[in-house]
Order: sequence, then structure tokens, then C-alpha cells
Amino acid sequence: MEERYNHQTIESKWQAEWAKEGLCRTPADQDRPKYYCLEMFPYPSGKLHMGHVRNYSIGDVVARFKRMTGHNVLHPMGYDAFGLPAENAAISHRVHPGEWTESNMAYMKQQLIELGTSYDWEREVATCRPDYYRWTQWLFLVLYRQGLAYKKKAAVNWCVGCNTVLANEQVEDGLCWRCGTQVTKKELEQWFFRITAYADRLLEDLSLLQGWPERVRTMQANWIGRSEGLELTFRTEDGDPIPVFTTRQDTIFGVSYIVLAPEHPLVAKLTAETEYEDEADRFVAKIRSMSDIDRTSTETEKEGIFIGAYATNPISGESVPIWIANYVLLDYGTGAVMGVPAHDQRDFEFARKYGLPLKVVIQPEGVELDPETMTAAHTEGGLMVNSGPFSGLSNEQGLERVADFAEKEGVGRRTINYRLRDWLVSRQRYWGAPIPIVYCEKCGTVPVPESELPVLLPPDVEFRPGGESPLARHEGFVKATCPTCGGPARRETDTMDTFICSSWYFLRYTTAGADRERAAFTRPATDYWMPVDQYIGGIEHAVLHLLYSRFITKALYDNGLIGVREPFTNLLTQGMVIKDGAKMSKSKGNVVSPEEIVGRYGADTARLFILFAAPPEKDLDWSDQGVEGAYRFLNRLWRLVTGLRETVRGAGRPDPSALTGREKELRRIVHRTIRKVGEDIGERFAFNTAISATMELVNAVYGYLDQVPGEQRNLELLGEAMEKLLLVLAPFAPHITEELWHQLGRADSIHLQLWPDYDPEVVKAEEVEIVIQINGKIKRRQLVPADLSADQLQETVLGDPDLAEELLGGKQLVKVIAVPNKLVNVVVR
Ligand code: ANZ
Ligand code: ZN
Repeated sequence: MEERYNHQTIESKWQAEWAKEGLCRTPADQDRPKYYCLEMFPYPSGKLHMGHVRNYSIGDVVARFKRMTGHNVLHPMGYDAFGLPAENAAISHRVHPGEWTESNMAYMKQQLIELGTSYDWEREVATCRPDYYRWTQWLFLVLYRQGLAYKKKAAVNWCVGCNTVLANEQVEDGLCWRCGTQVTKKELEQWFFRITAYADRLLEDLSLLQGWPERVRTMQANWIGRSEGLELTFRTEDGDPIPVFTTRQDTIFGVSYIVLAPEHPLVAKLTAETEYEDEADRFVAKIRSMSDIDRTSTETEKEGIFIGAYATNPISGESVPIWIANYVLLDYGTGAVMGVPAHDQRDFEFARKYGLPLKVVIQPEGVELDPETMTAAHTEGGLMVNSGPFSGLSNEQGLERVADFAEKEGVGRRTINYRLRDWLVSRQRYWGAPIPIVYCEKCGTVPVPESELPVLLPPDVEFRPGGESPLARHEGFVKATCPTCGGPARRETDTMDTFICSSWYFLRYTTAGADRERAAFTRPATDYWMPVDQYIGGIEHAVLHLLYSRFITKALYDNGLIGVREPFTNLLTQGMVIKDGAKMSKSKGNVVSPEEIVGRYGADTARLFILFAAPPEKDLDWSDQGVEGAYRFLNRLWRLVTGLRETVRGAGRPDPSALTGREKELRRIVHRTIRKVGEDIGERFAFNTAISATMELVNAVYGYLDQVPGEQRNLELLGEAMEKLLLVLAPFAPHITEELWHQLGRADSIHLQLWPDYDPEVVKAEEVEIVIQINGKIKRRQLVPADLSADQLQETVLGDPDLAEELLGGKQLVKVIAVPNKLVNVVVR
């Protein structure tokens, strides 16, 4: 009697068993090599989506594989649980953010368990719980003491309709996302983290991250945006200095105007009581409402006005008009630019639009640039011309010589500029970690002592659409006593950006049990587990989350609190899940719910399909047939093992010296599969090809059964094949392999087994030497796997680009004759 593959029963049975046995608990002994496998924790929005399932399936295979290969594995999970959606839910459904978040977390945890993931739930973190945010507040104090947390006025997005601050994401086309009012800028006191103090180290240490995708390192480098240049001081007619930042001082003789950022402090002074004053005011007001991104986008139309003043070029002595324009930003460089329209594209567009003169000062070799007819700036190098004493130099020499000259004359100095800004960390919101600061009339700004942490969020606040943070309206929260003098004080009502919560959670996981009550993390725990060996998550976090985590890691390192300078040794950014040509998303209406797939086919099928359908870093095209295919494969596996169960149970080991040719062949496939799957997972995360190797093994066993009658079958060999097959499939499909493992009579869990060894002799012995000929002449001899078909043989030889190159030598391929186990003759012309 054959039982059907009943995924529901099997999966819930083993999930319960594993939980009972504590199978995924992090080992406490430290004698084996450690492996810290981490997936980005989810925001608890309600339910898992397919992107999560993909992320967590990938991580789970890695964690399970590493356990089987003898590592102590830390594989934790938690929730990035503060943030605005909970507050919006509170407003629209009248449910407390904490309640909403807790119930979402409980639901998602159940979903994760039902996926068969191997997390150590004893190390769970939820950033919104006081036992966690107490330590986020502690982290704030560490940075504060180090001078890395400070307060200053900053322009924030402000909605007069809602009377509140908006994050950049809450500004849609310049309008408030909630009420549609035009968003303005308002200067408010805000907390910042001084990440710019680490700009150089964040940039330099990218070179340590060879296990990160090149693309992510480049994005981080661009975000940090280091540029070397010169700060050069022009002067107004009244002698006021206008320092400009330029990376192209070699173009100094090509300056035909100066542009100030509209908000530049000199603008008001230069236009005061002139005919330009009103127009300038109007222009400044208009530009203020534009975001920096829009202002500097190459798409945006350059716009500006002349403000009636002139400045003197400190090197050429020329006098040039002063303009203000949208494309110059106040907080980059000095907020002022020397306009060189012949050699800078933005300046070129601006000058053409407003009829400002162009002066060519860099002449490329072999072309004569004509300012009248140029259609774009010449931004490359060349020879310096029309440049007074510098004419005739190459522009590279000019860069140095002009800088030397400016420094000698005292009109400029070499400087380095970063695009990176300090991290604005305060939010005028409720659902975040309160900033642990009080303001005392006598003592000023006072940090809350560590012993008084956490500063708890009061549960009884009123959520109203708009208005300031509910904390600011909560009198009991605002009223505080000064920790220094005991006098009356006012509590800070801003909460922290949730990126702070997620910038240290990987450290929290390292520390377990009672230690968690005494510290955010302990030094022995982080010394053992850090850095994270493999981090897995979406490319959307390539810049901010990863940069912030790197910054916090370095700051903690400098405090001696941890011993690593970089948090994540290897990074894998998984591709998107695509359906019908678009990213799977609610707004596109092309969502397939994980619940539906797991309910219908089981978690093993869902995992197998997702891992088989594409390499992890590539986009994955959802396919219902693909899911069906994975399900059919597991059914085929089920029938195979249950069908053989009785006969192979208790069989011994095969005797290699007594195998027939056909048996040897099957055994070779078994051992080759072990090797291939191990290398595919361990060396390149090529889960798709690993899975297809297991499929071939299943086919090979069926082939053997077809060809060999029952009484002649080698049961030891079949037993070995079944056992190894289940072992190498265990990381992908943990439930069915566990069930079948037990059906084969094994008593302990398959997930406690070691990864099987392959016999190199068995794999290697079956190689044959073939002859490779060109037009019938012997060119070389080569070892290839035995018994390749003619097609496979041809593919093996010509599919190797180096070998193909060598054989063809630029000639044209006419035809290939391949004789299995003997030769490949390549006919060329
Ligand atoms: C003159 C010049 C001539 C420039 C030329 C470029 C090419 P990176 O490399 O990104 O640092 N710039 C300086 N401050 C600016 C501001 N606040 N807003 C907008 N643009 C600003 O860019 C440095 C260049 O960006 C500087 O060099 C300056 O233009 C411009 F043929 O100066 B350059
Ligand atoms: Zn005080």
C-alpha cells in the first residue's frame, strides 16, 4: 500500500517536533568554527510577502548547510517594529500601535515557522519592546558622550495643514501625502548623528568588503561622495568674501559668472534696498520648496536670476556678475559656484538659457572648440588656453599649478568635500524610541542616566491626524525631574529614526539569556559571533541601512565595546520576485500570497520552487507551472523512497569492489551529486543547479530500477543512494526529507547529521582521456567525465571559452564530430 504525500500532516508534525527538541537552538559550546547567518529582519506590516519568503528561504538553506558542515550556527530572527504605519493604523482603526504591532509579529512568526525556517527563537528581538529600545537609548547616550550626537537647526519638510514635520517619503510631488497641502521648509532644532566624522573610514574600509557585491560598494562610495578640490575666494565690490568650491581650478580663466545658492546668506545683503530685492525674495521662496534631489537632477530645468552685484576672480582679476540659481545647493561645498559654461554641463545649459558668455580654456587635442557652435560643455581634459600664465599646460598640470598659486597668494586652499551629510535622527512621532534627554532650566541639556533607562513610551496617548507628536501633548511624559539638580525639567519628545534600531540589532542577537538584561550585548558574545558571516537582504538597503550599520559598528569599536570594524563580511542582495513582467506588489495587483502556496502545496514545495527558479541574486519570475513542477518532484521523491523503504531498510554499505558496471555508474552519480550540491551551495549559492543535480539523481535511481529486475537490485547501493539524496536535499526541503529519513528507519533528526562525504576516487575514477582533433589532426588529449553523450561531450569541450578559443583560433567552425569516451574532431575553415 502506497501512502500519498501529505504535506500538511508531515510539516506540522515536524515543526512541532523540532520546536520540542530545540533543534535550532544556538550552540553554547565554542569549540567548532562559528557561522553567523543573518537575513534582514522584516517590518511587521501584517503578513509575509513572497519577497520575504525568498529572502528567508535563501538564508535558511545557508544556515542548514553550515550546520551540516560542522559549524556552530547563529541564525536569528526578529522585527524592525517601530515606524509610522503602526501610528497610522492607530489613527484609522483606533488600535494602539503596540497592539497592532504585537499581533502582526505573532502572525508573521507563525508564518515563518510554517515555512520550516530554522531560527533560534530564543534570540528573537522586537525593536519596539522596552527590553530592546532601552538599549537603543543606551546607544544614543554612547554616541552623545562621544560627541557624535548633537542638536542643530535644520530645514525640515513642514506641512501647515497638519502642523507637523514630514519625512521625505511623505512628500509627494511637493504636497503633503495626508492632506495635500503644499509642503514648505521650516527651521527646527533636530538631533543629528555625526556620521560625517567617519566619512573617510566608511569609504576606505569598503576595500575590506570583498564579499559584497561590487555594485553595493560603488553605491556606498557614491553616497559618501568624496571629492578633492580647491576652495577659492572671490570678492564682491564691497570686499565680502565669496568662497567657492571647485574640483576644476584648471578652468579658472573660463569663469563668466558666480552662482550663489538662493539661500546663501550674502544674497539678502547684496540685494538689500536694491531693485533686485523683491524678485530675489520671490525666487528664494520658490526654490525653498523644491527638494535637493529635484534641484540637482539633470532633468530639471536650470533657473536663476541676476542679483545686481559683481565679484572679482582672485586669479584672473576679471569682474563677473553674481547670479542665484536652483542648481546650486546651500549645504554642499561653500554654497557658491564659479560658473564655467564651456566646461561644465550645468553651467553650459544655464549660460545658454540666459545669454551668458562662454570662454573656452581647455582645448582637446585635434579639435577646435568654438564657443558659438558648441552644443555641450567640453568636460574632459586637454591643453590649457586663454589662461594667462597657465596657458600651454596640460589640464592635469594646471590643476596642481593653479592650486599651488592660489595657496601661495592666500586666495585659496586645497580641501576635500563629502556629499555625505550628518544623519538627521529625530522624528516628531510617537512610535519610536524616545530620545533619552531632558532639558532643565538650570542645567540645560541633560542626558538621562543609564540607570533610569528605558524612558518608556506612555501607553495612554491620543492619536489624532496631524498635529505634533502625541508625546508632546502628553503632560505626564513631558514633565520630568532633572537628573542633575532635581529641579523641574522638560523631556525631549522626539523619538529616534527607526534606522537607529536596525543599525545594531545584529549585535543584540549574539547575546542570550540573562546577559540581555544587563547589557545591550556582551563583549565575549560579540567577540565570538561577530562579524556576521553572511548577510542576506534586498538591494533597497544598499545605502542607508548598511551605511548606518557600518557607522554604528565603527563608533562602538572606537569605544572598545566591540572588536570588529565592519559588521558584515559577506553580503548577498537577492533579486526581486516578478510576476507578469512587474515586481510582485499590492499596487500592481499581481501578488501571490505565501499562505495560499504553502496551504496548497506545502512549505517544502514553496521553498524548492523559489530556490530552483533563479539564482538568488537574479530576479525570479513567478510561475504557477514551476510551483506545480516542484510539487511533482517532491511527490516523485516520496514515491521513490516509500516504495523502496521496506527493501533497503537495514541494508549495509555497498562493497565497491563487487559492483557491476551499471551499479558503478549509479554510485558515481550519487557521489557526483554530493560533490556538486556541496560546491554549489557552499561556494556559489547556486541553489538552482544544486537542486537540478538532485533531480538528476532521482531520475538515475528510477532508471536503475527500470532496468534492473527486483531480485537483482543492489539494496546496499540503493540504501546509500536514498540516504545521500535525502541528506543533500535536507537544507532545501527540511520536512519531507526528515519524514523519509525516519521512514528509512533512522532514529535521530536528519538535521543533526553531518553533510555526506563523497569518495573522490569514485568520482574521479570514472574519467576517460579523449583525443581532441582539429581537421583530423590530434591537437591535445584531455580528461573528461566518462560516458558523456556526444552532445554533452561537445558541450564540455566547446563550452569552455578558453579551450574553444584555443581550438578555433579565430577560424570558423564548420562542424563537430564527437564520439563518446573517445574523441572530438572539430572541423574548421
Ligand atoms: C567649476 C567647475 C568647472 C566645476 C568645470 C566643474 C567643472 P563634485 O565632483 O560632485 O564634488 N559645485 C560646487 N559646489 C556646489 C554646490 N553647492 N551646488 C552645486 N554645485 C556645486 O562637484 C564639484 C563641482 O560641483 C565643483 O566644481 C562646482 O563646479 C560644483 F569645468 O567648479 B565646479
Ligand atoms: Zn537641572
